Amino acid sequence: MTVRDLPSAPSRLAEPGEGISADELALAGRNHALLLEAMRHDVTPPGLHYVLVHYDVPDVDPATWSLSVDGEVAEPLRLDLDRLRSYPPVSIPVTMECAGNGRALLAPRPVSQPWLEGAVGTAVWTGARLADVLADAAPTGQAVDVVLTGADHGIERGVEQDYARALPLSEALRTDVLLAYEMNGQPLPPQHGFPLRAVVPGWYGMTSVKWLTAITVIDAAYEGFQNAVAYRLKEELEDVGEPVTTIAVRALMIPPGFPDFGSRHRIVEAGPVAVTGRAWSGRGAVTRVELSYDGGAAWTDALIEPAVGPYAWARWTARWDAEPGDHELCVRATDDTGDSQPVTARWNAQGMANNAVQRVPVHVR
Ligand SMILES: Nc1nc2c(c(=O)[nH]1)N[C@H]1C(S)=C(S)[C@@H](COP(=O)(O)O)O[C@H]1N2
Ligand SMILES: [Mo]
Repeated sequence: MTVRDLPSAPSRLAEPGEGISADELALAGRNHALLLEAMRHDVTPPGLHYVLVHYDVPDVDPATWSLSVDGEVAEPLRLDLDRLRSYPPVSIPVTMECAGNGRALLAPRPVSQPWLEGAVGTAVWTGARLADVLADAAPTGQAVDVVLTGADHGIERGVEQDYARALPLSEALRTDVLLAYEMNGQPLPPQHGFPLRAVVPGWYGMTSVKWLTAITVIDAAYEGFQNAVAYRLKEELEDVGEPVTTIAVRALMIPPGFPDFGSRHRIVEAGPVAVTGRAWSGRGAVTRVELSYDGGAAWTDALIEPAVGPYAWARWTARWDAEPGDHELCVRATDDTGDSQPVTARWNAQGMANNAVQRVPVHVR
């Protein structure tokens, strides 16, 4: 990791009362969230899946593009797309979520991509198993981590880099980790990693490296920026912290009724209201979804439908007898590890993995 003498925004917390800056707005305009009403679809239609791009979408020519597999392997490989398509194709529905989802709701707010709650989507990814490709490359006995490098280049907190993330070898060998060349049955769109990306089901999105160019097997724990600095749970920015890995349990509702344009507060007609949404966890099955119609004082169970896949969200539904007045709707989920969502956010300095319960103000008339 080299720190260069180039202009680069530091990591910082917003001052008390400091609004979203133009820099954050620029990030928010590039990196868009799922529209929550799109959760009505089991599989997110093209263009509605959230997008997170640290630098620029790189210009990759599929005719000359290839993937190298090297490092601590007996048989280094160079694979073009035809060769990758010759591996047995696997299709898996995966709910992917950005580790920074919920960041902008924290106080103080870590200044970065200012996600509210919609940094999530579900796609059916098709590709070769990373395990099949690694089997051909034959990792040596020294292999520890598998570094996935993308074609995109930038500078982040003074460190110039190609976007790269590593997975422990044991995770990389999971049979559901893909080198995906299709999203929802079509070639990957540019913003989602064309021509090839990794998909690591169950992990926050940062590990699913897009625009893949290199897979490098190394003999030690990877010390690159995105593993060692960026995706860590830290109390203080200077801390080493703990690595961010799998997706914590979360439920989101489709806000009921219709919105006010400016505030997006909801207007709902009195009477029975079908409230619905999705719940997921990267750590196990969702076992419980609860709704509150009074800001979290009382909770009632929602009905959970079968999940779209072992690593994809489940639809849930509830019936609310809406009485005139102002209400705050909340939803929270629990997974089969016993983990459930906190009512107040667990703060950390980089705004990672904030799965605090969603709150939706509703006016019933
Ligand atoms: N090469 C590369 N891969 C990347 C990123 C990136 O900026 N560059 N962003 C990561 C992050 S932080 C997330 S959350 C997911 C987002 O994937 P999506 O844009 O397809 O939803 O891609 C990951 N893979
Ligand atoms: Mo992310």
